[in-house]
Formats: sequence, C-alpha cells, structure tokens
Amino acid sequence: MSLQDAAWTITLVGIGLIAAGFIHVILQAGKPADAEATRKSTHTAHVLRRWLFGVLLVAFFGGSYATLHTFPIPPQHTPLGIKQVVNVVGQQWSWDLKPDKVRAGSPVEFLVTASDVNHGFAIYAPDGRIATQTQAMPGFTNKLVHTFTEPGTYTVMCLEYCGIGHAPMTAEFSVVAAGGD
Ligand SMILES: [Cu+2]
Repeated sequence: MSLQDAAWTITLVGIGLIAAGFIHVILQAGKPADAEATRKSTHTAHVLRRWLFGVLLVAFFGGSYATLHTFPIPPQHTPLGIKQVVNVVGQQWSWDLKPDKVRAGSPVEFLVTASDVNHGFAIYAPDGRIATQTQAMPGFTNKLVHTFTEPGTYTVMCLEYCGIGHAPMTAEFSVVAAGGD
C-alpha cells in the first residue's frame, strides 16, 4: 500500500467513524432518558476521554521524540569544522553555488543567503526527491548540513515564489563518489 493509499484509507475510516457517531446520536435522539443509562453513558464518556487524553499524550511525546531526537538543524552561530563548504547565493532568478562539485560520504556545509528577496533553497536528488532544503534570506546566512550518499547530478530549485522567473530558477551541481574527483 502506498503512502497515499494509506492516507486515503485512514481518511475514509475516520469519515466513516464520525458518520457512524452521528447516525447513532440521531437514532438515540427520540428515546426517553432513563437514569441508569444516563449514568452508564456518562461513565463511558469519562473513560473514553481519559483514554483519548492518554493516547494523545503518548502520540505527542512519542512523535516529538521520533522526529526530533536528532535535531535536523545544525547550530547556526558556532563554527562546525566541516571541510566541504559551499557558498550559496540566491537572486532573481538564479543560484550561485561555489564550488559546484562536492564529495559523497562526508558532510557538506551549505552557507545559504540571498541578495534580493527570500528564496527557498531546495536540493533535489537525481531520483527527483528533495534531499534537503532551507530558506535563502537577504541579510542572513543559514547553515545547512547534508551528507550525500549517492553520487550524481543534483538539482537546486527555488521553493518560494519570488517573481516571474521563479519556476525556471534552477541550478545543477555534481556529487562525486567518495575518494574520486
Ligand atoms: Cu522562487
């Protein structure tokens, strides 16, 4: 099952559960209340609420830990001591990368800025997936660290609409195998 199919299935099941809830309420609406049933349903509601709270708590902390325990943004104000450094400047409507060739297998530090307006600096792997991305902002230098595992020709595209030439605002750079040149 693809991710999209999974999302679609979860959506349908969710819609179904909500619809079932509504139908249940409508069917119950005309019946006379009796004290015992009211007490029971209040109790059930409390139990369900406690479980929901617990599940949300676990999902929140579990999700936060799973996605952030290796924090994706490197320290911005301390030297990182990374040997491969690429200076990136975005401008309407091109990218300037110096150098435009890096080595796979060891980290690359991109120092990303812009000379005019905000741009989105995104690196696309040869298979078309985004490898990594950050903002390119005038007056700021954002550090982005990425270790390429696959050699090949990577494409830079702008992810923030920046004017009439935004769509063709691309650049290419090559990642060579570790140890090669
Ligand atoms: Cu743009």
